[in-house]
Amino acid sequence: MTMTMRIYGDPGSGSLRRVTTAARIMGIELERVFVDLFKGESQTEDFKSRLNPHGLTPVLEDGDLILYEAAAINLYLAEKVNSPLLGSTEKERSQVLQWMFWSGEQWRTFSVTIFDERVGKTVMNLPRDENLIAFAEGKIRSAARVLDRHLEGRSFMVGDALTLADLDIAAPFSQVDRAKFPIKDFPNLVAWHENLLRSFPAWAETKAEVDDRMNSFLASVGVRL
Ligand SMILES: N[C@@H](CCC(=O)N[C@@H](CS)C(=O)NCC(=O)O)C(=O)O
Repeated sequence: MTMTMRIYGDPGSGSLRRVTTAARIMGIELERVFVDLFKGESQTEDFKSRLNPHGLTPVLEDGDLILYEAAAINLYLAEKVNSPLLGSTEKERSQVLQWMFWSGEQWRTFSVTIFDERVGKTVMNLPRDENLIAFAEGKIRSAARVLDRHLEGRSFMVGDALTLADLDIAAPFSQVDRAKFPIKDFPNLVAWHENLLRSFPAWAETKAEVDDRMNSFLASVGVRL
């Protein structure tokens, strides 16, 4: 008998959303384990020693395998079922990896900085670092310009079907209204994301999950962004 794989995370997390969306699209069942990030549950000694020493989610548990980093988890799941989310030719698979690595280093990292400054610090009642926000916004804008050009006349980042590259690059849209990332001025990027929401019910369902969780948490602590 095979055990259902477990995924640890908080429904307010855009990183968890990348995994839960991909799993739904691939028809892979995951048992959800709720880790309340607003209560710091990923920062406990137990979490760090058992699941991820960095204190971050999502984390996948598959038997004796513990895996963190949403991109690595998605590649692992997709390999298991040889999913077209990996790309459908060798060339496409390499391009999918190219955009996934790029996304981690040059795209999501700056959106996380802006999220931490605008949302995290507001919740914690700490002063924002406006210079850091301006720096990260500059990085996001120049990356978004390249994405916008790439997406001209295309519906997907690679080839003509959804891949893990789309999910990784779409991640900042999970918090765009709360953190006000400067990505709404790029028409091809916005149209590509609208198409993902329309065409993939899993992406829309997990958006609702993130929004519900974030909005009710922010309301519970009396924060209006
Ligand atoms: N690069 C990681 C990012 C993981 C990450 O930043 N997770 C956040 C939620 S989106 C988290 O667990 N934060 C908990 C904390 O900082 O205590 C991935 O893609 O999985």
